Amino acid sequence: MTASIISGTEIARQIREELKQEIIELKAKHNLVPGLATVLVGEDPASQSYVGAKEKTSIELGIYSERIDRPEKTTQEELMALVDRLNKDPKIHGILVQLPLPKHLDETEVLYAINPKKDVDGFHPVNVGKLMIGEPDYLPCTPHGIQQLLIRSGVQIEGAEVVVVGRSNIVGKPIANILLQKRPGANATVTVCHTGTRDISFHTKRADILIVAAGRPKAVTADMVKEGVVVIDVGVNRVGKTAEGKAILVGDVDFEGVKEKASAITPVPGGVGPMTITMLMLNTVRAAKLAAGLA
Ligand code: L34
Repeated sequence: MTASIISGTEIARQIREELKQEIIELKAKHNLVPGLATVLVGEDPASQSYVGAKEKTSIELGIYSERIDRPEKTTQEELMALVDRLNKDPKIHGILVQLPLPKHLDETEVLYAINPKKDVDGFHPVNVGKLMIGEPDYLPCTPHGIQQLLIRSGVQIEGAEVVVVGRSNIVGKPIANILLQKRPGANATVTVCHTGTRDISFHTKRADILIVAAGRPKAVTADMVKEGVVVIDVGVNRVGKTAEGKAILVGDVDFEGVKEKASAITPVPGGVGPMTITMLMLNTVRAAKLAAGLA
């Protein structure tokens, strides 16, 4: 079998089209303009690229966007004061602090300080807890994007054997949580593998849907999957540069090998990445509606 390609670029485009219409209506009917603040501390090139895409997309959709860049040497106090100001700003419905922060900063303290109602990343413990009990206000962007990729490509999730490789707070744990909820587009049997798993292949070979967020190229190879599996590759690894100086990106899955056995697979780039950005826009619209009592 040669896999069909699940295009995140295309599905993200569809969702952005839907959001654009919704934003026009919110403005026309309620004079409501969703507002997003994106905060980047330091100069990590990958983070700059992602935050740049977030800002650009919000402007394209008609979201009010405030981009805040702070130098590497920013102190914890300065960052906390910034979050406090954004918490109080009525034009701002969503606050995104791009991770990872420089090492001298306390990430947890910053994430805890964001008003949960403006936490469009879904990283605040209140929102993590709400997801866990099946009452989410915001689903975290990458896992929500993964769920939408599966739903919109017609993949049967209910009853499926889903195997997740990776247990991070931003991908592995929340995607496992989302897909095990008792609701449409979920209700799967979920297994989570990680660095402490004795035999990863034993689990990955059983997967109908395999979600890989291991953070390492070729973490999953063809011998580790069964014929017909649907593969979602969350990895974005920079493995070098082209002659023109552009970063070469690969996922966590050995795409060339695995695509010969899978029924469907996401590419890198153009898979989960564009969905992460789009779901942030969706959460920002939702935050504006929640603040206005419209959701
Ligand atoms: N607070 N920090 C916070 N929220 C997030 O949701 C993120 N994440 C992760 C890192 N830190 C975060 C992102 O935004 C990962 N991530 C992210 C976002 C976008 C893309 C990849 C990761 C993306 O657009 N990837 C493109 C390639 C972009 C490129 O050329 O560099 C793709 O097609 O995969």
